[in-house]
Amino acid sequence: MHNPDLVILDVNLATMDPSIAAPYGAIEQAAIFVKEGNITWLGQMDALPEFDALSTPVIQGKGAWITPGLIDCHTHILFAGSRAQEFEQRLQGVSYQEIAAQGGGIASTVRATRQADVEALFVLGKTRLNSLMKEGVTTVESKSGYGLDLDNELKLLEMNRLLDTHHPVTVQSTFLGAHAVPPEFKGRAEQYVDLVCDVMLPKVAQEKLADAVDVFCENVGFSFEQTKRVFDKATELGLKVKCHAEQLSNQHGSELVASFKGLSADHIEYLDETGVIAMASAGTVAVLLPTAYYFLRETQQPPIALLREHNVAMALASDFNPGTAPLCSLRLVLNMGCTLFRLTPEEALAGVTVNAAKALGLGDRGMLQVGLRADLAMWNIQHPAELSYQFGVNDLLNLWILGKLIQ
Ligand code: DI6
Ligand code: FE
Repeated sequence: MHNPDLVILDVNLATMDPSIAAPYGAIEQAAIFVKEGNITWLGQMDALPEFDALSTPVIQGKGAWITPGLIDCHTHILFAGSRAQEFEQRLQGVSYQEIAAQGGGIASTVRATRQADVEALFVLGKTRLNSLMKEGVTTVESKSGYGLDLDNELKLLEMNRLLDTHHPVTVQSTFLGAHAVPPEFKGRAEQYVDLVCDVMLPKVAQEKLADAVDVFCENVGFSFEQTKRVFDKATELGLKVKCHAEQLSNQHGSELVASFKGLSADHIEYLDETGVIAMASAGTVAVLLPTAYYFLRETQQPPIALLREHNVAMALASDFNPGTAPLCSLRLVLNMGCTLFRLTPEEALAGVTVNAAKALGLGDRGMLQVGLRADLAMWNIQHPAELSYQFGVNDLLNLWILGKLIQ
């Protein structure tokens, strides 16, 4: 006999499990059992196994839908300050590049973030995690990258670990020391890459502060060669890699990260078919970031048709950051993935569940499947497409993380 510690009856499950042939891997008129934080049974109500109904907490789902807890696999939630005035300038016609040349842009966020103390950063991080969690998010990737010196990068990565411990949401920590060349290294990008490779990465690896290493490979960021140096060192230290690639131009960062069997290539508006094929053969996930595309008023679309044709897994994420995506909502991202990139609502939901888990290298979540974590979001919707269709209505009924009721 099953001995669950939570039973949810009379629900529809969007399992997102590709081995279930129905759209969304759906099992309707279903139930789900949880024990010690994991899913121990799921299936149709008419196949419900016996359990001790007197001693087990039972939730009546009344026909609600359950999805896996949502996963935001690309964010920059740890920053201080605001770039609202830069937004005003940009609306008056000043370009992102001009603002950066005047000492604004990423450099202004780096100044504010270096000045912020640990308590202030904790509150900022917690507030942003709360905003995401209210929409059903249970796992968030969080990058460093606004410290850009050893102490401040370590401060951000330690904050990721602190938030992971003290917040119900899982926080995956990514080291993005190669986000921009800091002001004190202006004109000396190679020397800054030396610092990243020779000092920062060994320390980050030694203290186990990061789950992965990311680089902004771009004409306004780091070159292909510089990116490769960081990836070589990260790999040598046993860290997985991912890449901000092909956001503003084609630097072949996606091929590069695929050659390292990297987790993901992110943004990829300017990706070509050679890059798509490289990603397909390496199993590197395509992470699409429609809010940055929207906020920069980009017109170059990521190559969705080619990604589909070559069966590259597509994830969707918020990229929440103060410069190009000040939009802290994964539900908005679901909608924009469909309206701006023409994903189907099913592809969009896979992008924030099963494929987002893949982009983070997490095999224990992202689907409803026996043995996986009981990270469950229960929604007051008639059909899973509503999660991408509708925005701004609070339709989350309940959220469980590792089987524990959070809201
Ligand atoms: N790509 C982006 O869009 C952000 N970082 C990156 O690598 C921009 C970050 C910022 O402007 O603060
Ligand atoms: Fe980003």
